[in-house]
Amino acid sequence: MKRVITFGTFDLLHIGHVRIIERAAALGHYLIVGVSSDALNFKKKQCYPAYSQYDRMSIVLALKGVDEVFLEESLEEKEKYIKHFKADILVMGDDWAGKFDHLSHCCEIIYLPRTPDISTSSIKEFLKEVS
Ligand code: C2G
Repeated sequence: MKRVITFGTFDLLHIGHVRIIERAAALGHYLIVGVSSDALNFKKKQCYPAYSQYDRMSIVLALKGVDEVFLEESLEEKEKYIKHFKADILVMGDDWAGKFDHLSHCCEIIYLPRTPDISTSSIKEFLKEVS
């Protein structure tokens, strides 16, 4: 039984998020998703996501193929999370290509192509323009 883990903010859930979850789920039998915390986002981007961490976790958990979600509280703790959840495969979009290769002693690392032309930032820009 292969266990897959992936991480993300998943704010303003869009088709790029759905596609990566679908493809991650198809690589194994059990999918665990680390949803980055509000505090982690603030540290990284100096702003909070539109949806709270608890709403983002509930939304991701409602997606077909997702078996378990948890709060990702630090970008530097991937090894700890991989070991804790006994993941065989780490999946990330290829905007992260190469960034997690140092974890290849813990599990297989797979970078999947990002879905083109959609991002949380582009949705925010669009909403600004139309409002
Ligand atoms: N993604 C994608 N296609 C898009 C947009 C996003 O495949 N058009 C993927 C990203 O590559 C990532 C996942 O969807 O693997 C979640 O994306 P974000 O919500 O933007 O998360 P991010 O801020 O990249 O993750 O440890 C990582 C952190 O949790 C932050």
